[in-house]
Parts: sequence; structure tokens; C-alpha cells
Amino acid sequence: MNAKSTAPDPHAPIEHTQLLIDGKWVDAADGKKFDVYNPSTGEVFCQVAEAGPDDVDRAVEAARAAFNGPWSQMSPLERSKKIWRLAELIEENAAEIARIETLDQGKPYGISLHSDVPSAANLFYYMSGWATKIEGETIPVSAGNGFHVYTRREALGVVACIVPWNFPLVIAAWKVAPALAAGNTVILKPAESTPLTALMLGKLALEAGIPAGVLNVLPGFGARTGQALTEHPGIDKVSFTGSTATGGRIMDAAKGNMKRVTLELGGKSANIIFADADIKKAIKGSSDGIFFNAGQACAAGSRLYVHEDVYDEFMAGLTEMANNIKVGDGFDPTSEIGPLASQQHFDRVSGYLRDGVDQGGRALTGGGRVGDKGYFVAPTIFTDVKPQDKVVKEEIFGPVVVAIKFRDEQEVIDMANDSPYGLAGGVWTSDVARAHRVAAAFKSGTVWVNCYGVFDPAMPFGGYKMSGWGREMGHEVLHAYTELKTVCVNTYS
Ligand code: TXE
Repeated sequence: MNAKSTAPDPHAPIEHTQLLIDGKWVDAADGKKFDVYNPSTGEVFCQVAEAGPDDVDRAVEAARAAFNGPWSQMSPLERSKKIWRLAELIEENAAEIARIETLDQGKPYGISLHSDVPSAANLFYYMSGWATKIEGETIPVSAGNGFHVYTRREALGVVACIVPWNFPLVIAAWKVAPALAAGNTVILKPAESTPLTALMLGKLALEAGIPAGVLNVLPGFGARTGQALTEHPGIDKVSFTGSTATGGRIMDAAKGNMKRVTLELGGKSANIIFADADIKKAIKGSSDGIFFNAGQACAAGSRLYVHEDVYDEFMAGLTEMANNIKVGDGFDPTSEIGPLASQQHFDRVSGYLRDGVDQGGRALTGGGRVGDKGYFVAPTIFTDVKPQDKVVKEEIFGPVVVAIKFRDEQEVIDMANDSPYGLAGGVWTSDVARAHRVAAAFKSGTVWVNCYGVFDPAMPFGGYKMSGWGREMGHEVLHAYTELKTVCVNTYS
């Protein structure tokens, strides 16, 4: 974890707190605003306009007009250049973006600056290249000699991107970049606890020359703004990252006009340490794999399975590492992990810490809050847990890992796959054959071998089972933002 970096003034004013619709900064039609909290202090630091159904209507109208107008008329190369320019602007504004991300979300400023901002910029760089490479195919058919058949990949239209609060800018980029590259227009709804970097993205898109109405930003709450977007008949697709429960609600709401839906949902990913692993590297990788971003990562390696021969050595090393992680205010340059993102989430994670102990688990380290203000939780390792315990089965989404001993390969594969989720997994071993065997056996969308939590714009990411539908990133994602059309031409006449 490289969180250290000189911090800026957290109290500097916030530039944009209104809605962005059709290239203009506007108040909500009903004038509503909501409070935004600094999770390191629990204090309100600004208010942001709250989009209601009327604002959703306005944004859909603007996005549709931009889709039918300037965005469709622009050549793929021009579109590509504008998306590339947006990536450059994200880099040029890195310090300010990182400041507001840390203020809003809590993560250390150095992480915002050196991890989140470049990850988001790189998504736009990578996806800009795809704008000129969205192609169909010609297809030989046997229906008759004179048919010329080909496919076209066409943009869907207006896409709603609904994002969570753990990586507010990065996950927005995962969705907005491919949606724009494929020629769609977008309404971006950030999470209610972290609206600021989405607004900044909207501002930079305008500066990059992306026409008004192509990227609209509507902060607001899930049950109101999110629901209105998901139900809206003028929206063609919803791309969502968040809880599995909300994913189910989105499926229900989207069915009115059979919207296309991509869902990237929860996880409870298994991380397996075999006896022949490089234990030092496995300890460091597993610690980062669960404690990075205070465990608020859908792919976090939250279930550790450690071979009995190396269990004591591994647990001693992991405990030492967890004890040494500096938890603190994101603007303190020595902090390595920050607070949880909101009071509500802090309460939820605290509940799991109580459940862990009530159900017979033992915290080797951590187990409670850090300090008496803000939403800080100590890195926590639970042992002596049983397969049916809540802390083993459910996604905690905090700096909390459960550790379980195993004896043989088949046993650990069965335990790893015994989950309704299937987002990611890790395997640490020096045996190449075993690495591939276990990777193939995992029922999950990503498997990391001798590493954990590696992401890249070119690597598809998404879940098996209740972890979601569809994939983000890589060229695979373009299928999620295009419709395939088959054209059959009779060349006889
Ligand atoms: O998620 P929600 P919450 C998991 C994690 C966490 C739990 C609950 O376990 O503890 O979910 O978090 C919007 N229609 N993840 O309650 O509700 C909401 O405004 C449309 C995993 O915060 O899923 C926000 O923008 N939108 C995860 C977004 O959905 C709705 C990341 C996420 O909120 C809506 C976050 C509705 N009816 C939480 N209700 C991951 N996969 O990375 C809410 N929203």
C-alpha cells in the first residue's frame, strides 16, 4: 500500500455541486439538496443538488437529443480523440480530483492520487482506441447463393450508469468510457455518499469537447433518483455496480421496456494459500487483497483458506502486517487506510464484528473501531469460524477477513466454491499445474495466481452466480454497450 503523498488543503471550496444536464449546471427542479459527509470526521462539508424524477426526464431528453444529434454524427475518430482528451484532462486535474475523492470517500489522498485517478484516466485512454474499432462481420450462409449477410454493431442509445461509493471515480470510468466509445450517451448517477468526482468528470468531459447532453450527471439517492432512472422508458440500458439486493431491484425496474442490464454485484472471494507458496509474498498480497480501501472492494479476498502446514507461519505474518497498518484520516500523509465511507456502512460492518464474536469466532487482531470520531475500523482477522457463520457467508465489505485451515486441494476447492457469489479468487502456489487446475475449478469471473487485486482496462471483470451479469473492461465490454444487427441482402435481383 503506497498511500503516502503530500496532502492538499481539504477545506478548499468545492467547485461543482449542481446537477449537470445538457451541458449546464442546474439546481434540482424541486430545489432539493442533500448533505455530504466527510467520513474521517463525520461532519457535513457540502451540500449537493438531489435529482428527482423531473430532472431524470430532463436528462433523458438531453441525452436522447445528443444521441440522435452531435454524438452520432461525429466520426469514430473524432469521438476517439475527445475521449482521449478527457483522459488527459483527468491526469491534468489529478490533484483536485484526488482531493475531492478523499474528502468524500475517505481513502488516503496518496491512494486517490496514485491509484484511483490514473486508473480512471487509463480506462478512458484504453477505451478511446476502441471507438474506431467497433466492427461487424460478413457471414457466409447456406440459405441460398445470392445472399450477402453481414452484422453491424450499433450503439444502444441512452445508458444510465449507477455507481457505488467504494471507487466512485474508477467505477464511473469502467462504465462511462466504454459507453461513450461505443457511441452511446450517458446519465451518470453517483452514490449519495460520494457524488463529487462524478460531477468533476462531467465538467472535464465538456472541456474535452464532448458535446452537451452526451454525459449528464445526476447525484441523488438510490430509491428516488436511481429508481426513476431504472424505470424510465427513455433509457435503453442500465449498467450498475452495487449490492446484490439492489441489483435484483434494478432487474425488476428495468423490465418495463426490457432495458439491457449489466450488473456487477457483491462478492465473498476466496484466497487460497497452498503449502508450497512463497509465504512472504502470499502474506503481503493477501493483506493488500483484503485491507486495501478498508476492505471496501467487491473483489476483496475476504475468505482466506490456508494449508495446515503453513497456517501458523502465515497467520503470524498476516497478523503482524495487519497490526502495522496505519488507519487514519485520508489527509494525514501517514495513513494507509482510511475510514469506511459512511455512518450507515460503519454501522453495518460493526454489526458483523459483533456477529463474528457472538457466533464463536476469535479476532486475532482488530475487532472494533479506531478512535472516537469518523468511521474507522481496525483491520480484523477472524479465526475459529464455522462455514455457516455470517462472517463466512456474507459480504462484509470492510477490513475483515476470515481464516480457515485446509488439508487437500479438492477440499479447498469445494469450500471456495461454496458461496452464492463468484466474483474473484486467489491462489498462491509454486506448482504450475496446480495453479491452472485450481484456476479452472474456481466458479468465479477472475482468478489471480500468485497475486491479488490486479486490474487493467484490458482485463474483463465481472461475476459468476449472484455476483452479477456481464463483464466490464477489455474489448468484451463493448458487447454490453452495443446491439448486434444482422443484415441480409438479396443480390439476385
Ligand atoms: O449499496 P447499493 P449500499 C455491497 C456491500 C455493501 C452493500 C450495501 O456489501 O455493504 O452492498 O451498500 C444506488 N435503484 N456493495 O446500500 O444500494 C445507490 O444510490 C437504482 C458492493 O450502498 O447497491 C448507489 O448509487 N439505484 C458493491 C448504488 O446503487 C439504486 C459496491 C449502490 O448502492 C437503488 C457497493 C435502486 N432501487 C456496495 N438503490 C460492489 N459490487 O462493489 C440504491 N441504488
